[in-house]
Amino acid sequence: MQRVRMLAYGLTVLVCVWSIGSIAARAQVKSQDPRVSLMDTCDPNTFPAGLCAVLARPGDTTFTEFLGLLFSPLSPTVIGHPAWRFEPSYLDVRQRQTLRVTNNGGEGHTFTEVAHFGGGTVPLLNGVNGPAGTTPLIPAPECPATQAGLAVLAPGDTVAIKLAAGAHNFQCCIHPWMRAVIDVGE
Ligand SMILES: [Cu+2]
Repeated sequence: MQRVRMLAYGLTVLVCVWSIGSIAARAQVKSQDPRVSLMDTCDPNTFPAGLCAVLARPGDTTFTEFLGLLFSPLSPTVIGHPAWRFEPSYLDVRQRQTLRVTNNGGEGHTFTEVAHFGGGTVPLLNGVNGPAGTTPLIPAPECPATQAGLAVLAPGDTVAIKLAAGAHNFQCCIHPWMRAVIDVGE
């Protein structure tokens, strides 16, 4: 009887150790998945109401600073604030891997695959009505014609993406200077 109890106890311990081990193994696989972060540093106090969520650590780029970097006198088209970015902007992954894309910014963004990088859905952010002489970006056809059609990733959202082999271009259809190339090898 004593032996049976010892055996049961031993088995319980073994099962516990095994399940902890398998949880750790699964967590490890997840942490090895390639990730892209959609980032911005919008200041919720100065951005138009509803555009910039208040994060645990809110950004400090004011709306005036954001607009100030939309154009440069040295460029005929939109430049865009560099804090609005995909991080990293180039990633080499294997085909069997799952890409995890998370919006870590305060604003909504899209992670839209395009054949060619171009403008997005918001005319102002494409350079329409920019300084005299501005040539607006031509919208990428993959970006919807209206903002209602945008596949927005809200702050904190994550999507998992599987990609075929080859180079894939992604851009934000709101802030078209947010770009990344995901290079998928066999
Ligand atoms: Cu964006």
